[in-house]
Amino acid sequence: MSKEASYGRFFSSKAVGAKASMIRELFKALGKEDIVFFAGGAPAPESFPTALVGELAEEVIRDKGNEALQYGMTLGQPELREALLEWLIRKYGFKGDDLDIIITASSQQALDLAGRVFINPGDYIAVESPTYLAALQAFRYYEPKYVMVKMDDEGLMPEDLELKLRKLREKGRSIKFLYTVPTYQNPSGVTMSESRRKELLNLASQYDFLIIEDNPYSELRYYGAPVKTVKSFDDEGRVIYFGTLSKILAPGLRIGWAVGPKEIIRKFEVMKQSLDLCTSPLNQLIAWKYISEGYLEKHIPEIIQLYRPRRNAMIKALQDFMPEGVKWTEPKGGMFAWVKLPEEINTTELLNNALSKGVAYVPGESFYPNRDITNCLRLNFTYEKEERIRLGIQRLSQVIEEALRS
Ligand code: PMP
Ligand code: G9A
Repeated sequence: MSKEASYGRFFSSKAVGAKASMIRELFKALGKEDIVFFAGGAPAPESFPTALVGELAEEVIRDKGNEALQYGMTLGQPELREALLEWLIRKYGFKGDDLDIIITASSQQALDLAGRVFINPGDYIAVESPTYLAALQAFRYYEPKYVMVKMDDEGLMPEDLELKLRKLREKGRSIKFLYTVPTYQNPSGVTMSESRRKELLNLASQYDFLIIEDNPYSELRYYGAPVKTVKSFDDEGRVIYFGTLSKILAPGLRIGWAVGPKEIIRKFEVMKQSLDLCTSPLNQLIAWKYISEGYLEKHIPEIIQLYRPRRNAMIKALQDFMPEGVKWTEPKGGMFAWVKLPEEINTTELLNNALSKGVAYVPGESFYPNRDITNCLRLNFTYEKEERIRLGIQRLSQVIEEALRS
């Protein structure tokens, strides 16, 4: 084929319509000395227990080499599933005899599986406004329609959801599920209050839908009391819970899980078979040792010690440098702060200028399905050290100030 030939005619219409993730594209700026990186949800490399993971990997190969290097079951390695379920029941009070767990190639795969298992083209699903960009990217493939639920500083607003559910009901429609990141949300950093968690479950019961609780961040708690999961209040088996080791051990392992009623997890299992047969048994067994030998519990406070000053440095720098009219959230945990600029500023258009001045962020519009809110941006505060965070916010403030002047 000639060099100029386009391969477009071979692509499926879904591939033609697919959009690249802004986060994945911006990852190309990661590790560049001249750019302060606030863009991805990347853990600090200093947080990785590299030597220990090396030792555990050696032990796994020595003691369980045949298991580690063989195909595994699609549901996951039994040792890891058992250790994780025990941890989740003890720590988060999950209840019910009908619980099962499947290990996934991190929670991104669980998001895709949720799309496969639940969404027919044209089905309604509800999401927070804003919501996690890569969840939208995963669901988009299955062609849902969205119900956008408003948020305030206590998380999603049940009265807004109810209003929209009622309107749908009048049309004879309903939602299949609501997707939420209720604790230290990506992207906003906001946490849903306990009373709203219960209201949400009541609505799920009343309007008959499922809830997907995606919870990568609750262990990264810098201030306040531990937050109870939505799943811990779930008496009817309506919540499917996603977790991951990405933010509390290492994303490179690609280990996550989905917990829910047995019938649903069985569907996840069948739909995962064609995706990858199984998640890497070697990585699962390393993770199993890490958890069952108590390293995870010891490591989490160390990560918090590393991240809390970074979070504080970002908030302080925002207070010191941001021009009048700019607002931001002050998250008690997680990895992100959400910044709202005056309406006239488009943060996608501003990005090139910011990159050229040495600072990267994620423009807010990708966190809304119809990309109609253009004056927000997301900042990650866990990857860079305190001095660089201050420098980066100073640079960003100057870029915004300039835009406001012109
Ligand atoms: N869900 C949310 C809310 C996230 O923030 C992330 C990572 N940024 C993921 C899922 C996916 O992470 P992973 O696939 O590494 O578990
Ligand atoms: O896409 C990734 O690398 C994971 C990070 C997600 C995020 O920045 O929210």
